[in-house]
Amino acid sequence: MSSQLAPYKQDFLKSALSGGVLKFGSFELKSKRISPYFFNAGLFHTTRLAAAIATAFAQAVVDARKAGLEFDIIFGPAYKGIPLAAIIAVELGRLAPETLDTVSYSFDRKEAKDHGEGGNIVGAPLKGKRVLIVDDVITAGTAKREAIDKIRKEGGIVAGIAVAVDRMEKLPATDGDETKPGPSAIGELRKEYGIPIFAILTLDDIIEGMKSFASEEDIKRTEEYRQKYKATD
Ligand code: OMP
Repeated sequence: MSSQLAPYKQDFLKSALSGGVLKFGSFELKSKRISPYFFNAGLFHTTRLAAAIATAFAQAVVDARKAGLEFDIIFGPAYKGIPLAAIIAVELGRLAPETLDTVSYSFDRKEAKDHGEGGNIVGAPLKGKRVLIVDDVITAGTAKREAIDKIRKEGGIVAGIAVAVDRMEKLPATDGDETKPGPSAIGELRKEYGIPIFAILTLDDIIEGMKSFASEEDIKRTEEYRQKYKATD
């Protein structure tokens, strides 16, 4: 596996492969692009794999904190972000008890509950708090925008976004012409909201890592995909 990647990123890539979370083949994305690879974070469901993703996220968050990120709450958008928020919070308390054992987590419901405690946020109330969004993958950033809107409506302050995989893709062309260069979802979100956005692995990292485990055919198809859809920033 690539020696360029930080050891925790290499471990994460190995776990994603061994758990069948990162797969190669032909997959239709939410954007309708046909991708030669897919990252399915729902498959991190064994104790060992859950620990692997929690550890990698927590390490990436601790690194981002060293670079100035400050937050009070980890927020996982429904559905795949929910277990992530919980396990990352536990791991942060373990990894950095002196600074991060007072961090809370919360998540949203897809539909508001109209009885009992009501509302559509479960866990820590967001009002006046700095909130770090954690999620599986970023492609076009649509789900991240929805999460930002929800947090702001609750009076929270979005502090940053952490994802497992940044696919580094340009935004889908509004006129359908996918041959034109374009900016990334992450770049646009950074510009618009002025927040840090970071990933455990980018597509560049995956391609670099693939050289030591994937078939030539999969590497070629993934490189071609990157060439076609990689953002300009
Ligand atoms: P946005 O970039 O915010 O629209 O989110 C992309 C979403 O696409 C992710 O939250 C996933 O639900 C899904 N997805 C994956 O899970 N893995 C992939 O490799 C690619 C996608 C995708 O459809 O783009």
